Amino acid sequence: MHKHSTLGEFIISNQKQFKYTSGELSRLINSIRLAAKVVNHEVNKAGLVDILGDAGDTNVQGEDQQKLDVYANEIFMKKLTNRQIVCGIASEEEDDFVTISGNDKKNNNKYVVLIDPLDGSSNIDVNVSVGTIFSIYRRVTPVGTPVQKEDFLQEGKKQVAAGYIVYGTSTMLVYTTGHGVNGFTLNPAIGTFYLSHPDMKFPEDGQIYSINEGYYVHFPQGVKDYLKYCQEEEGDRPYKARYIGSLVSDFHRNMIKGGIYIYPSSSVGPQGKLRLLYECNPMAFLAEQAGGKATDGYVRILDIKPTELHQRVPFFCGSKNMVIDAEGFMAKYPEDANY
Ligand code: P6P
Repeated sequence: MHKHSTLGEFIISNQKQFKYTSGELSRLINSIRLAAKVVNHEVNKAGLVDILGDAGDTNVQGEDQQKLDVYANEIFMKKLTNRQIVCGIASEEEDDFVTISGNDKKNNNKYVVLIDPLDGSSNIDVNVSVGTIFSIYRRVTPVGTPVQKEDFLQEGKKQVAAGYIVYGTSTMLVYTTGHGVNGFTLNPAIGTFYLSHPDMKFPEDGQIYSINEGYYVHFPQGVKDYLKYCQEEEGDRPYKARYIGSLVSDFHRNMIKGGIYIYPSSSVGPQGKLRLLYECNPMAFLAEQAGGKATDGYVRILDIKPTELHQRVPFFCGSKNMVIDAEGFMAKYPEDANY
C-alpha cells in the first residue's frame, strides 16, 4: 500500500477484509468521511461565526448543548441516513435511538451506528481540539423489521468498525474494521484524506498519564495508589501528566507516544463520566486493535453487556503494561469493582 494513498483507495484495496458484502463498508465509511469534512469546516470557523454559545437546549446528559454539538449531530445523522446503509442511530445528543427505515420504508439496512458527534464540546469556546467518536454494529434483529434497542445494546466485542475524527491542528480520521488501526489526515485544500499513519500501534509501555487530578479526593483508593506510583521517583518514573480534557485528543496523543487515560468511578460519579456505548466501546476497540488495553479497572470494556443507551462506565485505556499496572492497584480493592 503506497503510504500516501487516499482514504477512498484504502477502502477499496482493503474491502475484502470487511466480512460483509463489498459495498457496505465503503458506504459506511464514505458517509462518515463526508460528514467529517462538513463538521470540520464549521468547527474551524466556529470562532468567526455566531455559532458558539448555548443552543438554549440541554441533552439527555443535562449538559448545555453547544450549537456545534447540535449541528454536528444533525450532519452525521443526515449523511448516515442518506447512504441507505443504516437502520438506526443512537447519539449522545438524542434521548433515544432513531429508527431509519430507508427510502423504501422496508427497514432493509443492516447496520446501526452509535455516535458522540462532538466530544469535548465544552472546549470549543477556548479553541481546544474536539472530536467525533463512532461505533458500528451489524443489527441482530431481523432485517426488514424496525430496529430495536437490543441492536444497540451489544457488547463492544461485536463492533464491526469504530473510529474517531479529531479536529485538531490537523483533522484526522482514525478507524478500524478489526484489522488494525489506520490514520488519515485531511488536506483541507482539496478535501481529501490521505493515509498518514498506517497500522497505528500503542507502545506497550508509556510515561504519560491522563486523568483529572482535580478530583483526587473523590477517587477510589486503587486510583490514588496508582497516581502515587506514577509520581514516585523509581525507574522510568515519575511519569508526565498530560490531560487535555478532550478524550479523543488525549487518546490520540497516548496512542502515538504511549500513555494511559483514566476516567475512574468516584464518590461523585460511581460509574465515572464516560458513556459505554459511544465513547468507551469504540475507543476500547481501537485500543485493542492497536495492541493496547481497555478495562473499567477490573473487567475488559469490550466484554461488558450494556443495559442502557447512555450508561456510564469507569475507563482505563492505553498502553498495555500501564493498564496492567493500574489494574494491579485496583485489584487490591475488589469492593470497588462494578461487575
Ligand atoms: P472532566 C468531555 O466532556 C469528556 O467527555 C471527555 O472528552 C474528556 O476527557 C472528559 O469528558 C473531561 O471531563 O470531568 O475532566 O472535565
